[in-house]
Amino acid sequence: MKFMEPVTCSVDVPGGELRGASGRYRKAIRDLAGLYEDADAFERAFGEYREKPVYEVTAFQPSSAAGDVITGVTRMSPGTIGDEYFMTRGHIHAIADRSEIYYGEAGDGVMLLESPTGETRALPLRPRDVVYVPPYWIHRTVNVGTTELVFLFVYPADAGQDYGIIERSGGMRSRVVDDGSGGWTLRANASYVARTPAQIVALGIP
Ligand code: PAN
Ligand code: ZN
Repeated sequence: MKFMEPVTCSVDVPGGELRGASGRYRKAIRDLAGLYEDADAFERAFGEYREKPVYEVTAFQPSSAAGDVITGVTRMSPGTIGDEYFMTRGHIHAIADRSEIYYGEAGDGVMLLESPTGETRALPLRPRDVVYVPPYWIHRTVNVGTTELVFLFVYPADAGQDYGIIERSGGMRSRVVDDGSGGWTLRANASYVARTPAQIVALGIP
């Protein structure tokens, strides 16, 4: 057997990226249609700066083997659409029992989590916070601060992402919004449709 080569990558916190990453992608306003509640505010933002980067991911993926891990860094700009803070698309892992670790590097973030049966948790993601995303939890990060949010993540290389789970339920059950004084609060998502028992079983939940 030829063993894989050990590798050091390094987190560039001010640059918000993983140096030595094997891949990178960027999501701009134009890629995030349908995520935000305020359609008029989204249209205005889209008209003004459709190419404006909202978040960028750099990751080191040695392989996609079960047992291997993907390590990466996400950098997210501060901002809002209407009163809703900038956020990632969010997903459940395609192999839904795969868990993940997030580690805060810079900025003021919230990790919004939702179980298949609709329980919601919102956990702080600040520098040196380690957030454990358990198996089966849908997760998304939100920049509730006024500076860039930067965090590291590590997850099993065979996990994959299923973004459709959020689309199929009309979004996550809760939205992270400005509380009117620069902080954040959760607001119920009026478009949310609870998952059916069949949809929950299809996730492979024992
Ligand atoms: C992270 C996220 C990354 C971007 O690597 O994929 O922060 O968020 P979206 O994938 O929701 O756009 C992760 O959770 N990987 O599993
Ligand atoms: Zn994930």
